[in-house]
Amino acid sequence: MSELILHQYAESTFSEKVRALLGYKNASYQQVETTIIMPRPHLMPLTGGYRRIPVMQIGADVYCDTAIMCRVIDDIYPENSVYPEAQRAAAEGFALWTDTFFFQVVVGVAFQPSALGTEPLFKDEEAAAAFMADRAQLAEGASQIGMPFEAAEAHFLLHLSNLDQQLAAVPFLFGDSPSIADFSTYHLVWFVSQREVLRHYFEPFENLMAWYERIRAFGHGHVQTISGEEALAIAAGEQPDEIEDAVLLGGLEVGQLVEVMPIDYGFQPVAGELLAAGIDEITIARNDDQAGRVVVHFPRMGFQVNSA
Ligand SMILES: N[C@@H](CCC(=O)N[C@@H](CS)C(=O)NCC(=O)O)C(=O)O
Repeated sequence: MSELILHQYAESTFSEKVRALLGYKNASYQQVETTIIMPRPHLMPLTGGYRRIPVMQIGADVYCDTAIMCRVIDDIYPENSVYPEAQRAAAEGFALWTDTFFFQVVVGVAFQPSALGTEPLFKDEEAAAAFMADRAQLAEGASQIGMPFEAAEAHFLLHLSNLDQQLAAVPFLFGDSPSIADFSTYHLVWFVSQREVLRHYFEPFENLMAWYERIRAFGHGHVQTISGEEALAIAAGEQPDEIEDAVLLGGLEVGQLVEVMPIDYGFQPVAGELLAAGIDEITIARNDDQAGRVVVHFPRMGFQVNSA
């Protein structure tokens, strides 16, 4: 099997979720350092327009959204699965709530005015303006990505307090070993604690901090950095995996031209030929001048499929 390639940037919180899981699995992989804002000329030929970060690539197969990336990583490294059988719905539901609702809370807290002034990016007026314009494009048409600060702070402290109480009783959120809920929670704690001026939020929560250090200690696995050009050449040189016994739900047909995009933000549709639309995954094929034939995978949860 081809090596796993993670397209990410150091400051990206959802990338940290995947990096930490790869660390827990003691995985070897390659990474491409993308830019913090668009354009991403070596990534768009792979995704066909999906612009959120991270993106995972295995040969000519491309995975959008960390929900599907984590499932694929867990399948490749099934030992110590992070999807505990007896708690699967609860752990996945917790992870989804954390990556959506609690993410909005965290954005509201992390980008509060007092923290922005201390960010190197926001000290450079031109870079700050470019960042804001880029994120406005990401948010176009979306109801909200970040919660207003006052509401966000109250929600943030409440959840930290609940987590801290729970983690007084168990080493990880769903018991003795980490589940997907831990990785979703971890990356958002990481995101806020990257900002020194915001670290005071965590001081009262010793159990939470001890848990955070347990996950941080997993590291990021064994990483080799490659360029965007190299990743593109890898896709062009390989064939995507065949899909056997395609499942199609919701009146869709194999071969139909469709557009797939998130339901929350980042409404940049990816057009392609539908290969499968099962209970937990949507898969389309695209042909690209630079990448060749690529198959793009999305999770069902959080995405919409429309006829092109
Ligand atoms: N639900 C998505 C969320 C991804 C996301 O929002 N990523 C942020 C970076 S951490 C992003 O794409 N921001 C805009 C950008 O980097 O261009 C996932 O789990 O992958």
